[in-house]
Amino acid sequence: MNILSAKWVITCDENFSIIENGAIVFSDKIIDIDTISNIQKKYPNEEIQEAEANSVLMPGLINSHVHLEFCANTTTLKYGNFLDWLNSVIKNRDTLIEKATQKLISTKLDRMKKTGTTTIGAISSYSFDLEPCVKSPINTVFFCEIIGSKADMADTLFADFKSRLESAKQCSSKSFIPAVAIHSPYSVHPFLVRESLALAKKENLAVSSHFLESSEEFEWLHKNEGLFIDFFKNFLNQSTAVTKPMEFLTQFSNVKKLSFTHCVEASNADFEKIKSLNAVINHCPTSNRVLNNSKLDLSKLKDIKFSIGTDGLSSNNSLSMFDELRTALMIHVDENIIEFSKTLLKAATLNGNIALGLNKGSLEKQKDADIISFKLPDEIEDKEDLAMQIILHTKSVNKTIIGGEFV
Ligand code: MCF
Ligand code: FE
Repeated sequence: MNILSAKWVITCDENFSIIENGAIVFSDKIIDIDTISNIQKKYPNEEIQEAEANSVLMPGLINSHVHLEFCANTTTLKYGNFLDWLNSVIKNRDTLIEKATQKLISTKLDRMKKTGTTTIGAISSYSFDLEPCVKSPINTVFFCEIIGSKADMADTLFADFKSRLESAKQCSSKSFIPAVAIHSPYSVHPFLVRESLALAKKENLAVSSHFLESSEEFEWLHKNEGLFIDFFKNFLNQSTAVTKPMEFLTQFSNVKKLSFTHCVEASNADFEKIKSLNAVINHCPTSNRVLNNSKLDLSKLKDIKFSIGTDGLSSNNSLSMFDELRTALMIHVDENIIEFSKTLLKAATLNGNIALGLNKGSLEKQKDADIISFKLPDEIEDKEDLAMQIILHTKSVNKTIIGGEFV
């Protein structure tokens, strides 16, 4: 059993409760959480340190959507327009993947840990990131990706997907959880969507898909028009989209742990469907900005929960969740900065947990003991400002605890 104390304990529970001079008792799970003085009374035989000035304890951050296999990209890929990006991915993919060695991926994971991330949703296209994820103390929900829009390739692609998923299952542990990623409505044949979802449902695996990331995707899916025409004609000899957005979403009924990434071009009807599916939206603000000059309209989400993802270095300059939170804070100018900061910290913890279907994301009794500790640079005048000041000032953490272990 361990006890940690801090000046500020940010629980990231539903009400965003904050305990001043708080302490957390934990083993692999959180046993108790209260003020230091109450914990002293309840555990009289344990010595509890006094809280350091400006110290903070909060749940570890959950990056609900990241592509580690693309982590070798810095300046290579083209930004500003989705189709230009897509063509540059096709052109440079082999070189980038080759450069993303296991060593490089492990370095990136270490850096993510140092910047406060304790859990990731890793979208894996080839399983080249499997070993680094298994070796890392960071909890990984490992989404094996299925992709391919051509019917005549479906059997081969499905067999390859199943074999990657099987290998991931061999590595299952409490910190490595296999899951299913369906790349997107434009790139996956309905047969593959149906079969991979049947498998996910049978085994109660988490499922995630990119959804309506660009206006070009919208035009193609709804009207078989726009810049996707040439792309599909040239690469796949295909002239119509394989599915409509609503037909695609309907296939996800009864998936228990479900998230859709981006959704910047989703319609009101799509959002209603996403809500009825009980899905979480993975919001990747930097990726949307650099690939599309776009931004998720949070006012359309109403009761839909959103989590935060960095996406890969294929569409970001950083895998740090604090960097991503700062970007989110800066681009959503319509939101009140004080209240929105609280929403964002919950998105990066509590909601990330829902997207991935785990038992983490808040400092509450019985939850997994995934905790980060760091210090703010100075005193806080008003406790209401804590979330905002944390987002503005935190670059890295001092201590990381995952499943009760100091890692
Ligand atoms: O999320 C970004 C942008 N949208 C779609 N896909 C990817 C992203 N970063 C990497 N990808 C991968 C995707 O998983 O790109 C590959 C897929 O395997 C090629 S298709 C664009
Ligand atoms: Fe992505």
